Amino acid sequence: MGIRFTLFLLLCLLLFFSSSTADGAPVGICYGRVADNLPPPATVVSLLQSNAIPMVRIFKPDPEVLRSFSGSGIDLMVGVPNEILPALANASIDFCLQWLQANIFSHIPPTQIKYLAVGNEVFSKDPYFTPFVVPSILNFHQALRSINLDQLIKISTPHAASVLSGPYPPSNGSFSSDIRQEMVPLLQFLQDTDSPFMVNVYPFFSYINNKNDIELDYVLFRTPNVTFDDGLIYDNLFDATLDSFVAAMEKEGFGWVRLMVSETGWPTTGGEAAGMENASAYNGNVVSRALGNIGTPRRPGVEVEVFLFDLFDENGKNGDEYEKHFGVFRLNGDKAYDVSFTLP
Ligand SMILES: *[C@@H]1O[C@H](CO)[C@@H](O)[C@H](O)[C@H]1NC(C)=O
Ligand SMILES: *[C@@H]1O[C@H](CO)[C@@H](O)[C@H](O)[C@H]1NC(C)=O
Ligand SMILES: *[C@@H]1O[C@H](CO)[C@@H](O)[C@H](O)[C@H]1NC(C)=O
Ligand SMILES: CC(=O)N[C@H]1CO[C@H](CO)[C@@H](O)[C@@H]1O
Repeated sequence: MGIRFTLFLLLCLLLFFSSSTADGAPVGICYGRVADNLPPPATVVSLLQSNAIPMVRIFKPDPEVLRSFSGSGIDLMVGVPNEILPALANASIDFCLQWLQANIFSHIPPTQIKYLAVGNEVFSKDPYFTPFVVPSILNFHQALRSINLDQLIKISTPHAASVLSGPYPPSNGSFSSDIRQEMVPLLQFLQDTDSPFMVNVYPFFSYINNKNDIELDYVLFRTPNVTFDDGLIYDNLFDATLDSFVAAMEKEGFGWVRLMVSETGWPTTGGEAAGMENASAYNGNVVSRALGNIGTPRRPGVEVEVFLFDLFDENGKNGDEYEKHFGVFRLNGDKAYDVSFTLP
């Protein structure tokens, strides 16, 4: 076979594989580490690679974890802890650049960092830090721009659903008045820099807190024919929740900022509605909808990247028992229940 023909075949194969895999939104997983029994980070990297999981979210820049991911081919969302935002908000661009270099880029190439998550659920759950979020984000953006990495690494901050005052019905979605003053400049930044609005969504909690009003089937994507009509038709709570955020952004004049699910999941034990079957149904549907670019009724066919929560159970988590049991994988690397990170 001539070399030209071989090259031609290779090119066809490449085109075939890139067009058959690049369509859907990538699905990643959160690597929470509030536990004293987790496998070493190098083992975790192999586990993610063997399951073809392309992205991982870590909640703080741990040097050993970053070094283990270096060269793995896995992209990262790296969290900047809430507690250090005051120091960063008031610092110089140079200081923020040094912080990035010392805490992240000295352990892993910047090309593997896809997102910086500056704080987590600050606006509604940790309000002391609210005034420091946008100034920290702007500082990091200037710092990344000074070394030409601002296009590569997108900056945002994940929100809890409690930033919405009226999440229901979805068309009534609006941001709480007490955080609007901070939310509007954040949305402006996200729009200007083509960065995602990050949301942590847990239909599980909505369900267990409103069992009389919400059907389990509606939460587990099992009601194609039982729908909720809000002008648009909803057949699951996940879409309804995402569209409440979209409606809230539209009300502020930022209707096309893209949405990302920075956390979602379902526990396997520890209380009502927790269980393998329910977790498998919920996460399985969330993943297949992301990979299939289904979008939501307000944004049909629009890509929504998703990070499932959580890689492993975290035995050091506080609160209700089920908080410890969101793990998709067991400590030995087996899946706790059936869920795939690639389309069949
Ligand atoms: C819409 O949201 C507001 C709060 O933002 C709430 O007072 C109102 O009851 C909601 N409307 C409906 C129809 O639920
Ligand atoms: C649900 O709707 C589809 C088409 O809209 C129909 O084919 C199917 O029989 C319905 N299923 C039930 C259980 O009503
Ligand atoms: C799913 O949730 C329902 C409602 O709480 C519960 O009755 C059922 O046992 C759960 N099943 C599993 C196996 O996940
Ligand atoms: C000492 C100082 O500069 N404090 C500022 C830190 O940042 C917050 C939020 O931007 C300001 O409100 C403080 O004045």
